[in-house]
Amino acid sequence: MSKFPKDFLWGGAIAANQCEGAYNEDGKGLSVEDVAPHGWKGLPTSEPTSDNMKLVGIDFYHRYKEDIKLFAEMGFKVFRLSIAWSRIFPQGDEQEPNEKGLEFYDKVFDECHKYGMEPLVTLSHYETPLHLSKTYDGWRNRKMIEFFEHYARTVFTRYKGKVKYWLTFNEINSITHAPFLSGGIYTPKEKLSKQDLYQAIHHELVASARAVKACHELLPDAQIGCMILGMPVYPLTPAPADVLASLQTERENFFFSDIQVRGAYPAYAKRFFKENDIHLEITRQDQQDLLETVDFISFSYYMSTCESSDPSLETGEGNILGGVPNPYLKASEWGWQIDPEGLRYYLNILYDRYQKPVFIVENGFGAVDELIELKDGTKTVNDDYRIDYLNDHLVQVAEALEDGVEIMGYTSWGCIDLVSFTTAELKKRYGFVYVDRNDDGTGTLNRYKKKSFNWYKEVIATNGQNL
Ligand code: BGP
Repeated sequence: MSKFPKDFLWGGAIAANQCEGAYNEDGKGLSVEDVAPHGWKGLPTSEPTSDNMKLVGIDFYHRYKEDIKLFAEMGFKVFRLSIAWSRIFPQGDEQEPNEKGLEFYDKVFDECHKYGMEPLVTLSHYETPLHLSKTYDGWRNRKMIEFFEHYARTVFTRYKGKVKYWLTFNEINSITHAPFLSGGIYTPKEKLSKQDLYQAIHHELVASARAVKACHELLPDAQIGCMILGMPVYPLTPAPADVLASLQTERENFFFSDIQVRGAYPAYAKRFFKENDIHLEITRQDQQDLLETVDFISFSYYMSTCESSDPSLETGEGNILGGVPNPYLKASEWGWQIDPEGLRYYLNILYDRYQKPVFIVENGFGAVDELIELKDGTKTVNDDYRIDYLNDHLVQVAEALEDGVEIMGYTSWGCIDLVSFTTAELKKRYGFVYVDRNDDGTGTLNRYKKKSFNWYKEVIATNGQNL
């Protein structure tokens, strides 16, 4: 008997900016990604530059039919993707949407439904229109709430009946680490005060709640969730000071979902704001808006981290959110520590904390893949390392189900190779499908099935019984 429920939503995930390309086609405006060629810590360039791999991506904009067909062949029940806000509102602050942009996603969703696949749509996956970033300094400006709500209402109305599952902001907690790419904040991170950062976060949280409200009003049959960069934080030692340090870091991450799920600022925020001299402007209406909470919690999971009370141990290397390396874990080539049991632990923590359904919307193994040619002329990648990683994580998902956690589904990240977020390169690959494109811009863009393609197909077909 499979431990996975019959209606478990198996699938894969991508994001517009990392796949679509066609960065200036059919009326699309520029987004922050189009001027950030050197990874998530890079400074924006004044114009899009030809070494920005995202301008072409994997050309999903023109090849979505072929790609969705491959996902259908693996048996996907759900396909997570994002809408590029600047395709719909090229500047972000106009009233009238760009019809061509809306049409594109109509076609994509229709294609999914052709195969019985439900789209799971992120409204904003690091794709703030550049104009909003430059003119309003992104989420620092309260006006962003209206612009986002208008965008959300526009797409909810347009795709009524086509999209049942929505997410507001991808990894909303990453704004503290990447204020430009995640929050459209043009002011350089070094010059951004905590006061301004947390006011921006407040605006984004209110905007998220307004989108949730709009979704509930306009699409009563749909469900909308929050999305956080998930990461269990372990104390490096049992020393009480380390335990408290890990609690502190854990709260920095849960701060966002605590508000999105519970509808109000958590008690611990008070001390944090006081000690950091943060005084937020929160209106009565904001408080009212925040009460509209999400239907489920989604998150990405790649790694865990450790925390210590000794700041000199904090290398910040590898793990996205910093922290101290865990001596018991191995790491990927990029220093991301591999921790399948951490996923079971985290699923339990989330469910204990919120008692709402959870959805793993990103998990995967970034690696350098080698495309080889078989005797019969077909090309493939023997990515056993990826199969092992995913298998080990899914075994822990099954354990968490046994623990009683209500898990809606699992969408593996980068189900087709795409441009990496943190490195802005294509050589860090995640897909079940290899895309022939290299970081020097060469390659045919042809798609090839990796060994993991058939493995995942089997996982879905057996509802996880072969794990
Ligand atoms: C998450 C992002 C994704 C994705 C993934 C893997 O943080 O939501 O956009 O890219 O991480 O990261 P990377 O591409 O840097 O390996």
